[in-house]
Amino acid sequence: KPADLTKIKKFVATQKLPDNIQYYGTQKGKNVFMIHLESFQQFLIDYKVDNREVTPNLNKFYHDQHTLSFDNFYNQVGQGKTSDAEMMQENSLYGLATGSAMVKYGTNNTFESLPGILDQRGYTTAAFHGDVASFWNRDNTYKSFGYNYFFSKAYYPNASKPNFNVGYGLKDKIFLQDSAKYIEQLPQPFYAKLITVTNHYPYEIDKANISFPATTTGDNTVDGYVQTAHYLDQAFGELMTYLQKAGLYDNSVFVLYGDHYGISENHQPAIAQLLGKDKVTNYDLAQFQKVPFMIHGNNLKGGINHTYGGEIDMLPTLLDLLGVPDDNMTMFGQDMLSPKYEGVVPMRNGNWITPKYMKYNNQYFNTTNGQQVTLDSDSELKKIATTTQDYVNKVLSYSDAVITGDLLRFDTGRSDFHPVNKKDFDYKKSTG
Ligand code: GP9
Ligand code: MN
Repeated sequence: KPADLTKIKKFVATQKLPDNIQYYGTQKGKNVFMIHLESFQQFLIDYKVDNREVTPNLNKFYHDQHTLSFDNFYNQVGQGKTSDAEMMQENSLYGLATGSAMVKYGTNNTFESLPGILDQRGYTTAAFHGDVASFWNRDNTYKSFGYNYFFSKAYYPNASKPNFNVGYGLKDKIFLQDSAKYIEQLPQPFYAKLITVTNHYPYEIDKANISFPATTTGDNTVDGYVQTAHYLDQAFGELMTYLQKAGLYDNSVFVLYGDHYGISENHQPAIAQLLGKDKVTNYDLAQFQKVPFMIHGNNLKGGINHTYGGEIDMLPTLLDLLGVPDDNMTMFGQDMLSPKYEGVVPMRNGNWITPKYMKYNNQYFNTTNGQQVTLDSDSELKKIATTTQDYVNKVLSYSDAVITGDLLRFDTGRSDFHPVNKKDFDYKKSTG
């Protein structure tokens, strides 16, 4: 078994990329805010309904000169949905082919996760979420990831008030307000992850909080999506205003990401209407898997970056910005800012997207113009399809091997890796 890790680490070493000296370490020592935008798709950015922006605050943030915004960034989740996104974001390990890795392996496995890494470097680490602690096995998994604190629903007195919850938990505005009060008290530097939830299927919210027109596709599960997204945007805007007043804006780096689609492929007629098309192709559906990835720091050179990447790449990208050496880590993603980064994005089902070609729902397309191509019609595709597929199958199966074999427990003898002691953490809310 330790030999399995050796083999995998050898492969991982071959895909380590040189740092980008323009960015490396520029965010070192800052507080880190990780803001999980539930079910938030990239198409919402700058999207308008009745000539009104759905998400004015996020749009402003997206276009800020100090925000690095990626517009070809894909979600790569499988059945584990939110928990798969978290697995990738914290570890640069994929979710599993079936089920949720956090549920199956979160309790017992050894991980080298962002909270544990930052804890080692003097950070206070805390996760915030307005749902019950046990959802997706977070209460156990976060200990394995090394979170010092996990503020779940029990920590929010407002959660017991009538009309303060919707769907999976505390409404985002209240959740973020109450979380900010806790965050202000954390010793700095801190790493704070905020997992929003109001913008979640079935996209319903009480009348008093609706301040945006629904779309009119006639598909009931789709038309409220922009309304809850608008609510999330307002909640985000309020949080930013609050943090600016609290003096926590300039000494922090903000990372925002969408975890997965909000509108599933079962709603193709409605998707076509939202995109202003007669009919959607598999190419359009692939575009629809894009989610936001934004990084903001007051000294960061921002702009819209067209690099192709996905959630697996978030951690290596962030670690380089924070100036954290990661050469010995077992990560399957790559630093999207590296000058050598190429951008092969594996989907959990074995499909893939590259800047030139993509394989989606088992059809091939030219990524730049959406033309459908086949192995016979396109000799360049034919050349790269096999090697790309081999690479995709390899990273997925190696990542699976790391998780199902709990291989990181063998990664001992490294002076730069100190596995967390899960017993150091207790997230139970004590009274008094
Ligand atoms: C619930 C939440 C939702 O706690 O994070 O998870 P999802 O259904 O999106 O996977
Ligand atoms: Mn989710």
